Amino acid sequence: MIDKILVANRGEIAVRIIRACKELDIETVAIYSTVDKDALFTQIADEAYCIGPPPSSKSYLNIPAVITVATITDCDAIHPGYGFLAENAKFAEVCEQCGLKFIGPRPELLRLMGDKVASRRAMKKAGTPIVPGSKSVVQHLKGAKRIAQVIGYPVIIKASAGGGGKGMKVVYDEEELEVAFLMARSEAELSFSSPDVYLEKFLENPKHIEVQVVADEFGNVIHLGERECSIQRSHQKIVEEAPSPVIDETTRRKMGRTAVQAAKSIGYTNVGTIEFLYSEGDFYFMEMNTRLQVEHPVTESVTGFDIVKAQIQIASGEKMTVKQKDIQTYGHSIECRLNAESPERNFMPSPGYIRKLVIPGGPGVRFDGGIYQGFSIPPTYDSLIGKLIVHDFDRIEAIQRMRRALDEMIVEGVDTNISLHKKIMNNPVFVAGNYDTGFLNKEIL
Ligand code: MV4
Repeated sequence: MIDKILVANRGEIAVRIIRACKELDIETVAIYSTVDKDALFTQIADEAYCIGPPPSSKSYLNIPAVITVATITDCDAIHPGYGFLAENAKFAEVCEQCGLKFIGPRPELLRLMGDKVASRRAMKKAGTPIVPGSKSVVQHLKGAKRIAQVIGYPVIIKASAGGGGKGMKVVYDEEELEVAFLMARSEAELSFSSPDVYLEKFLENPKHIEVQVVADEFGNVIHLGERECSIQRSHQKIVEEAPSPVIDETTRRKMGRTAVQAAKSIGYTNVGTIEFLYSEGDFYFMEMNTRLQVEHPVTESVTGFDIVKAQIQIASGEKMTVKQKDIQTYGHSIECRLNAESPERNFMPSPGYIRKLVIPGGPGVRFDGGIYQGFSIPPTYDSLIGKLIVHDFDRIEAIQRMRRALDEMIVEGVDTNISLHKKIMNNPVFVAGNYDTGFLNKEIL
């Protein structure tokens, strides 16, 4: 039984988790850094404790401080949200050792999925299609050359400890390989403290489509369909939708079944996301995210399934009674991520005092945010201030509903990317639905 949860996060996702806890009659403990003292999440939690100064390394990433608060306040579990400690295997282990349930998969699974070479191998073994490429870490230029020759150029070099796009190098011919290989290794070492890299065939402008999975601790695994996440800027998703406007029912079934089979085969528990690259009708495993994701609300909207409540119930040891056949999707959902940043100034962060805030409402509109009028957005963390999510009968109506909601939204005092979202919602390629990861650069920026 879980009666009290420490929420080891901040901002909109801390608010989202606290809301789920309240609906489950679970007490909540918030932790915050000095600049988050007046943030929404600290106010709606039952208890809130300052754990350190603004730099995350001294507050939200400070494992001893987090564990200490959870222990002293008599919490049963810790919800890590996304980012910060959410995919930190060491942290999950420490939680276990301290008698605190980590709300997420077991540490070994966090470790496996954090190692991209190992996760590719595990997925291949599970029968999941992977992008043609190296089977293990590529240590030497000679090995890289050989693999590139076999799979054919262009190839992409990725850091095994990486993910999310950092330190990748695309190579178009053998002449470029040596410099790219050495740079990829040194960047990997600098960013991730490991020089290990691997190679994949480079797919030109693929789509990013991911499948949400839910797994209890008794071996029951279901999927909640896919999300289309191809609208990204510098590897940050901007707009997500469910279902994907491009894949047909056959591909959707196949992707869902593949994701469930993969999760079963590795003994996955709690909620997770399998990310696929989709190109020319085929999909390939890219990485698995072992956490709740920012864009989970579009899936909740079309399925009516509360992903955060499920995380907590699964962590409490409850059996999942919902079966795959009980999952249906209804209508269409779109999410726009609202960032405090200036699209006119190369997306420079725009922290500061929110003088005026009007949050849209009405039929089919959901706002997941961490802000209120009179709050000051600190400059310390990422610029996500909230998410506007709409749901309607079909995609065209959902787009029109999002346009309406964006028109209603007022944020004064800081710059936001609302103008960018309005451009996207009115772009003919977006409206047609057949866009890929090159969309934002090609069509909008
Ligand atoms: C790729 C790729 C093309 N081919 N891998 C970017 C994030 C990281 N997780 C993997 N990424 C990519 N991997 C192969 N073999 C293109 C990307 C990529 C991308 C992927 C998803 C969404 C946006 C992207 C933007 C640029 C590159």
